[in-house]
Amino acid sequence: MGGRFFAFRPGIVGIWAVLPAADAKAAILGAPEPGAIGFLPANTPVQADIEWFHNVFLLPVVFGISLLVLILLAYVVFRFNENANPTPSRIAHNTPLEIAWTVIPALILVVIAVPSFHLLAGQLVIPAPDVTLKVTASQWHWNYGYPKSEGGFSFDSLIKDDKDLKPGDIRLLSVDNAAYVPVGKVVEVDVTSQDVIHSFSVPSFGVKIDAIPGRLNKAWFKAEHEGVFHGQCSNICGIDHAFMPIEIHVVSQNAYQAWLATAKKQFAQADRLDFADAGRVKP
Ligand SMILES: [Cu+2]
Repeated sequence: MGGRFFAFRPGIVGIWAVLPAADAKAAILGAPEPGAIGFLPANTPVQADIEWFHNVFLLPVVFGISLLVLILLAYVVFRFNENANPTPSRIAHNTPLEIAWTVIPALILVVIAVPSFHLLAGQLVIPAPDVTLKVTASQWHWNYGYPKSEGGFSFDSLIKDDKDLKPGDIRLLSVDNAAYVPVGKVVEVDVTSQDVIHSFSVPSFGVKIDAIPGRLNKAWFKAEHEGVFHGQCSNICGIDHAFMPIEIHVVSQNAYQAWLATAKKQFAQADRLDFADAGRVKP
């Protein structure tokens, strides 16, 4: 699939070019900024395509239809008001017109469906993974599990209290234990829940998938740049729904191996999820 679903796409990832390479490792890229509008910078081909689909494809359709309706309304208001048109027409039906205003919107929807289905396939047809990350949602935190090939451990990731925030942390988005993944590798994300329905969502990666108890949903991403990327639970899951942020560090292969080595020791005792039990999480 090559990670490119559309033939034409402008340089959405241009923002990466302005970042100094040396700082990229520590840069927080996948997080909202005050006053900003639009998508977070895309860090995967899928998210770049989502942004293209929205900005280049859907927005012109939306503006075009809005403009057409505005012009028609204005025409009716000025051309057919009581002064300009004292004797109104009594025509109630016009078959060709009715066919046209049914068929044309239907055709617009069909045209939109083509890139839309491409995107869905891009998100859900998972390439052969280099790393598998198991994500288990709970009220109200995430648990990240790494398979035996990566050391076989899992750990909880909880929001940082305001009093624990350090310089560089982001209130409501920074966590105590972030998940690490290598840059440029296909990461399969196996998502489930052990209580209610949550949703694992990382905007910069184009990943948003429900975490459902008793079911294993799969998503994937291939991060193109290093950095710190944030997301949030995106399904109302209870009183602390807003306080279960996601923090993923995309690092070089070497840094990832180094992190695996320390994390394996640090979280050895916390290995409460058996990978073989995917989708059948123990209480
Ligand atoms: Cu949740």
